[in-house]
Amino acid sequence: MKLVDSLFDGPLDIVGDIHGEIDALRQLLAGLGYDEAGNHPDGRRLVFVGDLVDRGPDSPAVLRAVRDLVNNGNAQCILGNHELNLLRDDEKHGNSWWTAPEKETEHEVARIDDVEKTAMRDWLETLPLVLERDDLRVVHACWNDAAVETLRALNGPDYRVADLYDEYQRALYDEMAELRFMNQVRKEWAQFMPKLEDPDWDAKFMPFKAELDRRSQMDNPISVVTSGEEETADKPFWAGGRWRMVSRVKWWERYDDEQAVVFGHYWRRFKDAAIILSDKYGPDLFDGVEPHHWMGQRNNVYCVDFSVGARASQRAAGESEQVCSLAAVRWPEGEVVHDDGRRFMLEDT
Ligand SMILES: [Mn+2]
Repeated sequence: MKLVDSLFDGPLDIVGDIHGEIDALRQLLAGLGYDEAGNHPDGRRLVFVGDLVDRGPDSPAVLRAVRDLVNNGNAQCILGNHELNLLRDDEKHGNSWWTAPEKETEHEVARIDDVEKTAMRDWLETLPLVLERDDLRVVHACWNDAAVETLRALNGPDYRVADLYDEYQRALYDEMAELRFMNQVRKEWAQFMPKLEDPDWDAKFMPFKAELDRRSQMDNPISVVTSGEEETADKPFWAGGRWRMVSRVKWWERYDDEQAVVFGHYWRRFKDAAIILSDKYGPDLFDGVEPHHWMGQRNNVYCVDFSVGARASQRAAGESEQVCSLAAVRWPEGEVVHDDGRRFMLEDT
């Protein structure tokens, strides 16, 4: 399998994180001019940035739709961190439809039976982590030269991406154990662990946990490209229901390569969505950046994830869904099309 693969030639519509919102997907594809089979009158083709699943009402339907589009040659798709969680059977908030189907869920969600799950797992395992061509790069979360170089060197028929991920994890823990580093981490855990999920805790910085978290992320090239660069935080901060010691890096600010990059993952929001999302998902990394502006040193980096994954919670809370959307960016035109029909031309920052 190829972890880093070639991106289609020709004009593309690159679709952001879908998170099980099948209706938004159908609406967006129709708005972009695709028929049911994913054919476009102008010969355009689709690219999905990953995170097809979890949180929304029908992850299996989204997987089937995207798989069919990929199999008939009208789309390419890369893995996001949510697909990796499925492949590793790693139970996380919003993915029990796959990892623990016996459990009650927050909202009504569609399940998948074991036969289809096996087939879907095999299909997901065929997907790359990075797509690239001369003028454009697509990753789920982060373009990092060293990580992509490592993954490119691993291209071959022998890897299951989930196994590769676990090998990186194991290698780090072995090294840390040998250095007696894990003893220090355990001491911190023994002292502070129950507090980590207590928002009222007068949080203490945990240097050993911070270093373990940072290296778990940064030593693993699969983590880097699917969930981004992280660095040791100045002090503990509360996000996503727990205290964190490492923070996300705005890698796009330093990006200075000629090739444009389109990515997803980071739950960007229109202004009026800020309150709804900020408690749940941590600081807005795009604070101060207009939602339809290019970013980076050369104005050629763009995040196309407009937080449609929050719709399920918003629906349940009776809040407006219009502040979150599913979007696609058209290349080379630089136009962003939202599922509700809004269209914006990208401008330079
Ligand atoms: Mn993601």
